[in-house]
Amino acid sequence: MKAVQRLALAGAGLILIGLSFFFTSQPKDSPNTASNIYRRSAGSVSGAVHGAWAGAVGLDDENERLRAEALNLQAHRQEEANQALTDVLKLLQTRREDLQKAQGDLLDVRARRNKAEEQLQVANDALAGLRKNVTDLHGQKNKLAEQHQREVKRNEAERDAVDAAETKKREDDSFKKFAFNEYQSSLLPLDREIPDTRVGECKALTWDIENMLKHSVIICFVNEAWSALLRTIMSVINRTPLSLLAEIILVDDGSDADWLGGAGVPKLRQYIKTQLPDSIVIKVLSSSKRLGLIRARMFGASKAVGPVYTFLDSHVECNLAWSEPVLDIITKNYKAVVTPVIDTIDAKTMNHASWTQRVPAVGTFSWTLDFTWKGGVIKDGDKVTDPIDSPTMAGGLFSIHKKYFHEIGTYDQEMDGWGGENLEISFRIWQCGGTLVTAPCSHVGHIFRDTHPYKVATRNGTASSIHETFMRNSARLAEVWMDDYKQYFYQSRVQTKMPPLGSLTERKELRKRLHCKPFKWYLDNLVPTMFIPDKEHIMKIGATRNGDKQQCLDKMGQRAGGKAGVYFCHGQGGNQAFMLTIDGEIRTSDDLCLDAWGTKMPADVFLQKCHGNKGNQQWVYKDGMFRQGGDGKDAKCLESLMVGSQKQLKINTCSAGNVGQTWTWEGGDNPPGPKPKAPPLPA
Ligand SMILES: [Mn+2]
Repeated sequence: MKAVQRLALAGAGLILIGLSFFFTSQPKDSPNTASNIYRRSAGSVSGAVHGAWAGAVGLDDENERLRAEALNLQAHRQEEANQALTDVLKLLQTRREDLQKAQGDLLDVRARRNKAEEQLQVANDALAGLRKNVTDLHGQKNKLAEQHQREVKRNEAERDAVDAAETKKREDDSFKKFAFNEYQSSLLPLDREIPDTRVGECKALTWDIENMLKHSVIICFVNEAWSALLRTIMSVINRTPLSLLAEIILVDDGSDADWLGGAGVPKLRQYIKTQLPDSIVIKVLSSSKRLGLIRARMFGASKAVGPVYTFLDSHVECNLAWSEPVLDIITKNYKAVVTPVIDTIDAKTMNHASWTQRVPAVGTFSWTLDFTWKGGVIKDGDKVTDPIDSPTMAGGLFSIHKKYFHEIGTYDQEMDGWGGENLEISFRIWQCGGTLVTAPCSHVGHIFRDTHPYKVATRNGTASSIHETFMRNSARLAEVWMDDYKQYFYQSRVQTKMPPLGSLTERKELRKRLHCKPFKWYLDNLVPTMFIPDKEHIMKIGATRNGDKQQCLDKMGQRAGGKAGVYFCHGQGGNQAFMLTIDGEIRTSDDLCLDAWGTKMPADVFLQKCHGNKGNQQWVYKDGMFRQGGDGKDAKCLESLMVGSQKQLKINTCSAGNVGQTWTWEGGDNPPGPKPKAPPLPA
């Protein structure tokens, strides 16, 4: 019942009460009641006509009847009044109950308000606590900054105290021990500022951090230099938003170096405990036995709680906003595997490359199954900030969704130590329906070293040569993923004695189970311009022996830009393995071509990236001579020429009958060419 209606009823009731009161409370002798009027009139009538009408009319009876009627009426009125009163009382009761309920509600509201006030107080206290923490953190940061300053001063003092000769000695020792200038590195602050190497478009991007997946950063190391390792950790802490960093996992793969405190790296653990902020979870996992990179990473991943794994080398420096672009891609597509742009930290000066290409380089490979770089290509309609397809990855730095990592079969855990695993996972990702991309806005500096300073672990735990491990791992991946194209790997490594490969069954089954595409699909779609050393492209293959019978054409271990030479024929392939292509290129398995352009004869011969445009890389092989520039007088010929006490490779004016200008292919034609030496497979 609505309040208004209740009020109206109550009003009506009150009127009824008033009326009934009026009727019932009149004194008996009042002149206005019906019975008194009757009595009075009856009295006066009776006085006048009593004698005449007495007995005939029966006045007393009438009087009685009227009185009874009046009494009835009165009783009826009384009942009505009582009923009205009852109704009103009932209504009042209801109103009282409503009121009580309202009062109860009010009490509730008050209680809730009190509770809310208490909660507010708690929140305020927490806020005060947080503010204090922030102050503390600022304090800590200031402390760190002071520490940093002291460190800088001490380092400067140390540098000043050391003379040039001593500096050189220390640097040389560093290179011997770590293959980079650890001495210089140790003189630089661990949390140093580094140049922002991103393109402007990247700096302008904003990221939806709240809806991104977190990552666990997994860093495997063996006896890593203190400064390089700590600088890696510091750069992750300082340049990763806390909300994106599930944890840092350090996998100590059997270190025993004294600067880490020996086995179990107690010095490192102590430093982390006392010097690094508690707000970041840093797990240190030590393996007493050498696991090798693959198994060390698996070990780290097994302890990771984040939905994304980010694997990092232990000698890197993450740049500004390095994780956001990577996690953005993986959050949107869990089958995307992402690498950052890897900037160069100079191994001698420790400087970051101050200039990087606007479009980053991406990974590819040569038939020797060496990893190589090539220019990245922005797809039509894409921006410079969009992910770029990368045929392969270098292997040291990448992020992958935990679910996807397991879905595509983690790593080939029968592989040993280090090497080849990066191409294996790259081919597998692409052939089995994933994507491998480089995030152009994510930059991580990496100390590139010329040599690998550590021994590698093999399956039975004994150190083996890096070369042998690399060959074994490469052959495993060739067998599983490259179909018939594996022959070009064996062809390029024809002299390599392959160690036993172990069982391939599991990996081949994995390929079947995942319905992975053939290697030809990979070649056609990811590296369509790659040179394929098949019958259609090659005329000759093998070693090229000079007319002096002793010297062979030799790469001399050079990279692009280096000088090619001649060396005693050793019959081991390697640096002496060349191909003569139908386009007249003299090329190596790692895509270098003999290139010469000198005008003053004799001139040097260089190894350059094959460009496929003929010109200085085109040689006509005729009558046992390699001729450049046609048949005329201007033609130049490859010559093994004595310079001082040494034979050197030159181009010189062609002269028939000069044995130094004649060459024979030891490998013969292709086909038949050298038979690929298949590795021993398990029985
Ligand atoms: Mn590295």
